[in-house]
Amino acid sequence: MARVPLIAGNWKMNLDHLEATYFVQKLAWLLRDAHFDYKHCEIVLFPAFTSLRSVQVLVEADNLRIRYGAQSVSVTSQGAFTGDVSADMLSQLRCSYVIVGHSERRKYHPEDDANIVDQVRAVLAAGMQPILCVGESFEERRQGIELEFAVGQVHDVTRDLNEAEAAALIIAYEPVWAIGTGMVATPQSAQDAARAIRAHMRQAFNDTVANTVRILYGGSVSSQNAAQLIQEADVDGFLVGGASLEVEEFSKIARITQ
Ligand code: G2H
Repeated sequence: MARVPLIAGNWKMNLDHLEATYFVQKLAWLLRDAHFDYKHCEIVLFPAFTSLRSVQVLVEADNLRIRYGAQSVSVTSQGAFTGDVSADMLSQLRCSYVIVGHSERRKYHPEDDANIVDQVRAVLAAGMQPILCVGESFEERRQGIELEFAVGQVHDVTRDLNEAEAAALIIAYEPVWAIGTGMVATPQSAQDAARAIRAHMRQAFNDTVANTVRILYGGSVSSQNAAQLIQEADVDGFLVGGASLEVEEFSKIARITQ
């Protein structure tokens, strides 16, 4: 069965709860006016924690088909962890997805592979799906080891998962040098990485897992480059940062899947 493309907006630390609800309403109008077919493309927004409840209320009140999730999660379920938010708290807000291992979290917070594995497990245990981010820095690309590096990150996080857990993953290939720089990967290079990651999932698990897992590309995606990138066989959608903050631009990116 063909994989349903997924277009995700990672708002990072942008848009307060009023801006978030305005955005969601306007996106729903734009997509409705464009006769957007949600059966053939999933739309997911990742607001800041402070906006999740407002987004939930709006989505449920208006019966919208837009999904949402969190940008990070605690590895513990409760207790004296100031500033943390648990997977169960997110699941109670009916989050569908949680971004795990984004390079900005790996860089600015003490999130290593062990912590990322625990986040993946916490998200799965709470009935949500992790979007696992991997991708090389400019230095690894300069050395020509970008595929080994990204696949190695996937291996390190997934090696102890069972098949059902692995099949629930979404993987976002986000080369660090492309994040917020305007330097998007070429379609061929995004495809090479996505294909290598899928081949790894096939070898480490099986055909079903490899064919089920959606692999997104992230890093300076915009309405100018999305149409070409989505043509690639193993690119199943996008994790969009900067271009997801402007609702018309984000809706244009979503509509290239139709
Ligand atoms: C990569 C991406 C979103 P941007 O972080 O995850 O951000 O599209 O701004 O490069």
